[in-house]
Amino acid sequence: MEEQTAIKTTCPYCGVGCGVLAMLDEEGAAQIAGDPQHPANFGRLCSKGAALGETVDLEGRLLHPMVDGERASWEQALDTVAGRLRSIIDQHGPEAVAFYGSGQMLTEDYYVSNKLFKGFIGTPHVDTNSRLCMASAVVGHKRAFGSDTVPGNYADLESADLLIIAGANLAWCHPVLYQRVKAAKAERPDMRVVVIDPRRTDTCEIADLHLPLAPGTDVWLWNGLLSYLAVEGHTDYAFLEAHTEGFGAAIEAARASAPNVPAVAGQCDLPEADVLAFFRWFAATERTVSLYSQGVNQSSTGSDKVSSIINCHLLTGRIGRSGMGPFSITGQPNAMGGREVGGLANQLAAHMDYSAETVDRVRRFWQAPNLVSGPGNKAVDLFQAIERGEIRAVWIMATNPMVSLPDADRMRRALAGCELVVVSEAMACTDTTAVADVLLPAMAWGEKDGTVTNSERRISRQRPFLPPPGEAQPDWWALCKVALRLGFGDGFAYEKPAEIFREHAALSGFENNGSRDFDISALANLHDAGYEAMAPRQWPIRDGRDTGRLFADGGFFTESGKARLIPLTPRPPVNAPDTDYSLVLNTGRVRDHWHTMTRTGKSPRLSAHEVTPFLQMHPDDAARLDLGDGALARVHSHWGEALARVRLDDGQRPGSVFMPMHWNDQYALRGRVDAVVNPVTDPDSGEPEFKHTPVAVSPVEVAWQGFLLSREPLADPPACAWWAKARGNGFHRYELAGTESAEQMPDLARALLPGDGECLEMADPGRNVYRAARLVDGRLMGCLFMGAVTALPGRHWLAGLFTAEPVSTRNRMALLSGNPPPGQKDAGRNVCACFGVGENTIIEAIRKGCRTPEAVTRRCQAGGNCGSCVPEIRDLIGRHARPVNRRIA
Ligand SMILES: Nc1nc2c(c(=O)[nH]1)N[C@H]1C(S)=C(S)[C@@H](COP(=O)(O)OP(=O)(O)OC[C@H]3O[C@@H](n4cnc5c(=O)[nH]c(N)nc54)[C@H](O)[C@@H]3O)O[C@H]1N2
Ligand SMILES: Nc1nc2c(c(=O)[nH]1)N[C@H]1C(S)=C(S)[C@@H](COP(=O)(O)OP(=O)(O)OC[C@H]3O[C@@H](n4cnc5c(=O)[nH]c(N)nc54)[C@H](O)[C@@H]3O)O[C@H]1N2
Ligand code: SF4
Ligand SMILES: [Mo]
Repeated sequence: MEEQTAIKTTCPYCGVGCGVLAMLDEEGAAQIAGDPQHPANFGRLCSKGAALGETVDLEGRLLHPMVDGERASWEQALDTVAGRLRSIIDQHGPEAVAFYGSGQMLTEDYYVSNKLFKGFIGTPHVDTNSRLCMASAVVGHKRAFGSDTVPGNYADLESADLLIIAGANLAWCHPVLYQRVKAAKAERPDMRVVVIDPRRTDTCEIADLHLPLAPGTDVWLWNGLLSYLAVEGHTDYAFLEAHTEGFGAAIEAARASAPNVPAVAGQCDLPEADVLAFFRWFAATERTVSLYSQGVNQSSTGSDKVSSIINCHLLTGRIGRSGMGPFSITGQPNAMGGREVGGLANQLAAHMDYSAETVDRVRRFWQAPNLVSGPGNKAVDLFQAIERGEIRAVWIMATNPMVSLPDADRMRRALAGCELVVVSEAMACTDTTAVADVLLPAMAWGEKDGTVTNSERRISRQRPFLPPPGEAQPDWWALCKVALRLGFGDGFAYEKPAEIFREHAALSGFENNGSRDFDISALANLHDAGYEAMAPRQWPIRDGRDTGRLFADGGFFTESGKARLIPLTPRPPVNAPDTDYSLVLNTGRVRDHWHTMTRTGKSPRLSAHEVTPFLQMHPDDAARLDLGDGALARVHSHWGEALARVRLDDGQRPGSVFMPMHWNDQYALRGRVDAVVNPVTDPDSGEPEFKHTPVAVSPVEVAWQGFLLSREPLADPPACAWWAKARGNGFHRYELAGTESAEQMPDLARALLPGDGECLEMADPGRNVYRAARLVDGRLMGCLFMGAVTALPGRHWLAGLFTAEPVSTRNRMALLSGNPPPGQKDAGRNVCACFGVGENTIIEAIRKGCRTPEAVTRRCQAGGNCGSCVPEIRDLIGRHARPVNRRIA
């Protein structure tokens, strides 16, 4: 792409924060490429970033405000929001009002929302989906450093000699960073990687050691490491004396709970030799980085897990220098920015908590008439307060909590009973917009303008390259217009994001004098053109001082200036499995979907990798429950239930099952895993225990499974016992299951394949098989296959018939078999999203002698762009490569 004409912006997905070059081609289609100059990605993009162009069309967008289900003008909608807020505040006080935001808001939107609700409306109940994500890391940082500081840089991951990846599936969730690590390891094969995760994930591809610990036992492991380091003489006393406090108590607590390798191995259910190898490697490797994500944070002991990791780095003085340190990786594109403005309920603003002094300072800076004086409800508490009727109005922005909160059915009932629900959204139909009273259309990525901060504290610009559609407005704009109507116009007279950014930068430096880590005061006087042109920059950004590496020479933000080691007593997860709910449900992400799928669900490329909600199980557990691969299963807990197809995987720990978080009411029947997840939270951080819910799994009795591929989407969800839908190229795919008998199948087929034209049919009632297809003028309009799971054909050859039209006579004859006629190939399940290469194509390359992913790439392109599918290609090589028969000369 021509760099001169492209707009430089930032990817709206994960916390890696890759730079993107975006432009519109002559047909008006978005062209996307990695920005070679951006220091996060140097030109790379993962499958999600590369497919951004497929997600920016207007289908499904919320294009105008809605009030009580009716289309409204902005005037009406803003008047309604302000009027109803005012009357609730007058009757019940400001604390009856709440704001629930998101790490996908821009810093400018976030800043304005925090200021409006905490400073002017006067409610402390301002929290964000970062509570579900980063809150435990924040607690761990503050306990240790006195500030919420991520001290490291991405380059440290590349220069480390030992990289520990704890509770993170980097290969899928931070793919570009994973590729950077992988390249570094290829260059320096001595670099070691340890993965700590109960599941064997694709990230294990680069692991020298995988520790599949029992879920929730991380603190035992790291406490064990701390006591090992102390006993074996790896304590850096000079650093400890000069820069830390509390190490005696921390070591004592570690030794009491995890005294030796056998004890740790027993608690964590790991081989002793592996635990010892991990401890020895850590002990012996100065340049060690410990990177962690949701397997650590999303736990009832998440804060302690974080502290247990940081303790080991402090004991060995491995922090503040290149190639070492604890590294909390953020999930969302602006999780970091949200923390900077103070978007969490227990923070005030600009990395300031609630003390008399900071409250006074922020009041003066904002000239805030109603500044709150203490923390408010954290996300789960906030929705429970809505349920109790204490909170009567909530404004939700850029998050879909009816899918993403634990105990989600109960949260939905709570929200349905709430007096005023305002939702600022980019999409019209989500599980959350379904319960809103007022919908405000937001500008989305490609349209909106502002800044985000990535995992290494780098502030980058998101710049618009598309015109705003319909009546969509920036989120900050809607907040300011409501502020104006509430009588707070003076504090919210912003006309552009640059003005907000300058104020935010000024607050970060206001009476700071080096007392707070977050300081970007050098940008407080940035003129508009400077803001427009701002290159990606890491904070702190202070005037006149080179801040260099954080914590390079101690300089922690506690009162004493010393970092604190925390004594930790490990606790098991709150809810233990019992005879009724004997399996542990773990939840998380898949490679090509983003959260609740509102954007990635639009992309055929991204929807092809994982098509339905699935329940990953160890084959032994599945056999015990009489569940085969592909069977439809019900997962249920004390809190609720979900449906998913079983996937057998021996990388899954026996006793644990895994289900992705993405599916929701728009994409599947009862696919919301959070309906099942317990609402347990960490007592210190309030972060939910998303990775540990005791569940039972049982087969769902259905007479058939099947699928429908249809050129047009169905007007209503299929009337079947179960369905999931996905976007294809030129068609809509529905995976189905039902209870209909062979006699009832033709009726169902008529409902699922409506319209005129020619109908092909095939029935084998004895085997409960029924197949039908409908064609109009030789074009395939849809096809339906029903039968036993094992009797269903692959979908890929059939899918291709929607783009190759009209259907040829040979293909037509083969249609109801579901398999290509002789001589044609079925590419199989999509593995490489970038080049659309199917599993069968890759297997064929392997059978023809490709024995490395590189060789596969050379033959069929798969894996040659973002590299996210390389672990899967390697797995296919392992399964399909036959030893080459050498003829003995
Ligand atoms: N493709 C994709 N990428 C994303 C996102 C997405 O939706 N899709 N979302 C982004 C966001 S917001 C976030 S927060 C990040 C999350 O990124 P990650 O944290 O890497 O992703 P998860 O899949 O939630 O969970 C990570 C791993 O924790 C493991 N785990 C479960 N229990 C335990 C435990 O007790 N101990 C340990 N050590 N590990 C455990 C799980 O098996 C899982 O493999 O991803 C970001 N990137
Ligand atoms: N079971 C389980 N649940 C989880 C997790 C887990 O691992 N397991 N992870 C948790 C974590 S870490 C996270 S971060 C959350 C994420 O969960 P959510 O935040 O609920 O998920 P998203 O789908 O990202 O929601 C973002 C919404 O904002 C909309 N949107 C996009 N752009 C804009 C914009 O510019 N303005 C506005 N106003 N709206 C916009 C999107 O259409 C979408 O509906 O899920 C949490 N829930
Ligand atoms: S790794 Fe992928 S999803 Fe994350 S910022 Fe980069 S391109 Fe976007
Ligand atoms: Mo997240």
